Amino acid sequence: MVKVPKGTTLVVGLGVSGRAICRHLSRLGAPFMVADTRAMPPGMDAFRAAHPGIEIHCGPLTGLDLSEVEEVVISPGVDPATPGLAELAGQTRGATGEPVLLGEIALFVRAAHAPIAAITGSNAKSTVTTLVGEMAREAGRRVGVGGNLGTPALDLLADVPDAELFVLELSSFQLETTPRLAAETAAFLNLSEDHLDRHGDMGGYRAAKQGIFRGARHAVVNAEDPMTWPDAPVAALDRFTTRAPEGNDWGIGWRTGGDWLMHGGEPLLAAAEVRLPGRHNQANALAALAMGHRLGLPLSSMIEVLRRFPGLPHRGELVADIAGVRWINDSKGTNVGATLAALEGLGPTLEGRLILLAGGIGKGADFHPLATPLAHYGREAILFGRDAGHLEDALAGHLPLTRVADLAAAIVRAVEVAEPGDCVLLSPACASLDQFSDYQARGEAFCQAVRRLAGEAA
Ligand code: UMA
Ligand code: ADP
Repeated sequence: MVKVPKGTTLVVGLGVSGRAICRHLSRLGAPFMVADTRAMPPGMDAFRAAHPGIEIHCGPLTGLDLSEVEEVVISPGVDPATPGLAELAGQTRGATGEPVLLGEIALFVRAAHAPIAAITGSNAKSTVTTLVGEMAREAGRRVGVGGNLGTPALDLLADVPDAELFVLELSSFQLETTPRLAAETAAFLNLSEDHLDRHGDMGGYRAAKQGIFRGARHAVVNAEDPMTWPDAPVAALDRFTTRAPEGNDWGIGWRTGGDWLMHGGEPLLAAAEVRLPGRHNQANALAALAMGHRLGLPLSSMIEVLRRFPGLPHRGELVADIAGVRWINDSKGTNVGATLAALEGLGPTLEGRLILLAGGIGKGADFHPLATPLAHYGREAILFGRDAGHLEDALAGHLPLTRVADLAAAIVRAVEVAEPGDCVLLSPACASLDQFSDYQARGEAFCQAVRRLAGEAA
């Protein structure tokens, strides 16, 4: 048994978040040690060089004596129910009564001296976070943008020391270990099945995401998705919808010449001027506008960003058009809700049909909602990865299915079946970690293969 000395903080997880927590504690001069449940976590040498003398414990956390630990700060990927940590549930420390077990964002809230705009949801978090960050920049604000997306939140404190605003994308894992976020504005965009392997069921997943509203001064919610509405009252609330706005909602209304993004009765921008494609992205634009409005950003800056922002890589990204077949990389479609949005957004725009490449780790999700849009718009679904069998069970009888070993084989099959006017869509509805290091690596592999095909065709 290794005893964590009295007054020492334990950091759990030697990944992106864990290393940011260590840098933060070093800057504060707080004594800490590190644990990782893997026997040999990668990057140990670099870590030791950056933090000489810091003790690292590898292996089961039950090998640690935490009876005198100051606090335990866990990485988002670490389940608070992990043996060795579960015993800390409900334990508090000091006069503040803060839990002993916390996450990175709890430390961020303690140290941040600028308002926080926080975004959660099953999908569109990164897109809305980037939009709000760009809108603030366009308005001349000094802003730190990160969290689950890109730069870990704690690194923003050092990277943008004079920040006037922080815009954070927060996952259910991060919110679960944040006792009080106290955001100036907090958005809960949508809820569909994801991470059920960690949260147990939709109730547990939603409860974790509700943490976005703890101490919030303003909430932004999806009028069409009551699951996003706060359980406890929030002082001020704005709603967005892709329908005509009711009252002071942010919505889409018909005006001469087409659809407009609206705030109540006020038209803001023609929907066709939003550069991001599809109705789902118009919803994202409205959520960003509602947050920016609360933050006092000028409408002109926000509109400028919506007109020019082309979208993030791996989210509905057109890679190539080869002999009339469009190849689209939506590798960030890691859950059923995202893939559904892609199928319903793209399907009606095609002359031909969709060929869906999907599979990987299904995280316990129900794939049946994909069957109807695929029956409508699909030519074939090509399935690979660990949970291909679950997809096959849900989609059988709705369109032709082919099982292959991996993404490379799926691309070969897609070339065989695609006809001019079709779209080959990588939107896996699954995490990538059975066959790739992350969704970016999966998206890159797809892009490279498609660019090779385009080169051969040229
Ligand atoms: N580890 C353990 N025991 C465990 C699990 C993990 O020791 O049971 C260790 C691993 O061995 C590894 C480290 O913890 O050393 C990894 O920690 P992590 O899984 O928390 O990953 P990080 O590298 O710290 O990245 C995390 C987020 N990852 C997860 O939530 C799984 C990143 O989100 C985030 O960008 C980063 O912190 C900075 O905030 C990624 C993600 O997939 C993009 N998020 C999920 C999503 O978007 O759906 C929630
Ligand atoms: P997140 O950070 O929540 O994963 P992203 O902005 O990275 O969100 O997008 C993730 C996936 O969700 C992409 O596949 C994207 O095409 C899809 N998506 C974007 N907007 C929406 C929306 N409003 N509803 C459902 N899915 C969406």
